[in-house]
Amino acid sequence: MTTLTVLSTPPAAPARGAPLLRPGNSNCGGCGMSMALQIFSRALEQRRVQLVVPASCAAVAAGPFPTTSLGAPVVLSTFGAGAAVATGLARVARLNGDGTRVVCWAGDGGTYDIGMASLSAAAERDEDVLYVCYDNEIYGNTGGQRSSATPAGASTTNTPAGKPEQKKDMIRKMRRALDLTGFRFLHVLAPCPTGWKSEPALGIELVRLAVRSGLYPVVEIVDGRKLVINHEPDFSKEALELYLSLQMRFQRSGLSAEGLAEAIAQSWRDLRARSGRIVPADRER
Ligand SMILES: Cc1ncc(C[n+]2csc(CCOP(=O)(O)OP(=O)(O)O)c2C)c(N)n1
Ligand code: SF4
Ligand SMILES: [Mg+2]
Repeated sequence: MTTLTVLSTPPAAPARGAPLLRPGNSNCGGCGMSMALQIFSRALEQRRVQLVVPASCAAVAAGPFPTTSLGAPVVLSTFGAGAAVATGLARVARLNGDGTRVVCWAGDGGTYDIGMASLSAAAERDEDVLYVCYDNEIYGNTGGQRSSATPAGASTTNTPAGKPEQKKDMIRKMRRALDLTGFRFLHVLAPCPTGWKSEPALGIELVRLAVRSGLYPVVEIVDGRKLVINHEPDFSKEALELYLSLQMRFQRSGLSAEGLAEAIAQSWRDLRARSGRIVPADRER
């Protein structure tokens, strides 16, 4: 059993200076999660931050005590308890009144699957936590098994012929999210060259293709009610074909752009209905 020692008066997180992800970390080259940490570092500027990282590649990146690759105080939590641990730290930060922002930095497995209960409970209590899910669509740290965030048709180590089920449906603005209070959830598509069997240098391009094709909607939900579509994709079939062909994980199942088109169109019909926007049907394919 893992025990967590909670200090009654934990030291305030120091003012920031170091990058959030230091050189020499253990992440693979081209890791999307590394890029997300670098971008997050810029959004943070000098804000004090404490990280909670459940079991994942990010937890391994933190490194063995007393060294760490993460440039902020970190609590590594059990796989399922990220949001609950972040809740405790956020409440102590509020009692101390030192302005420290608490960020739970979790993988899709630690979010969509095992961490869902503590995530849901923290959101329901409106805890003052920024929860970031870097979604590489697999259990990267343990060899690349499917998670419920893995898209249908992707080969993983335990769905070699391609996952039969669709990606679970969950829904930018990092600086804005940091300065809001209450529970905030940020979903980041994080290419994993090792698991996606893609070129390490193509991570950003893959994300652009996923957004352009409509596969990855960029939306914002405010106060759980108002849905804003931040970016209107061109639903490019070429972008979708390129997105699929640049990753070996979709080769074996034979997933095609044509085969995905109706699922994408349906998810956009649903989004538009929730956003209250009427968009001509010829925008959808
Ligand atoms: C209860 C429990 N089950 C299984 C594990 C083994 N485990 C460690 S990390 C991990 C996968 C995490 O996947 P994800 O959250 O997507 O992060 P990624 O590894 O992809 O960065 C698993 C299964 C664990 N640490 N605890
Ligand atoms: S396995 Fe994937 S997510 Fe994990 S460090 Fe490597 S590239 Fe990043
Ligand atoms: Mg993952």
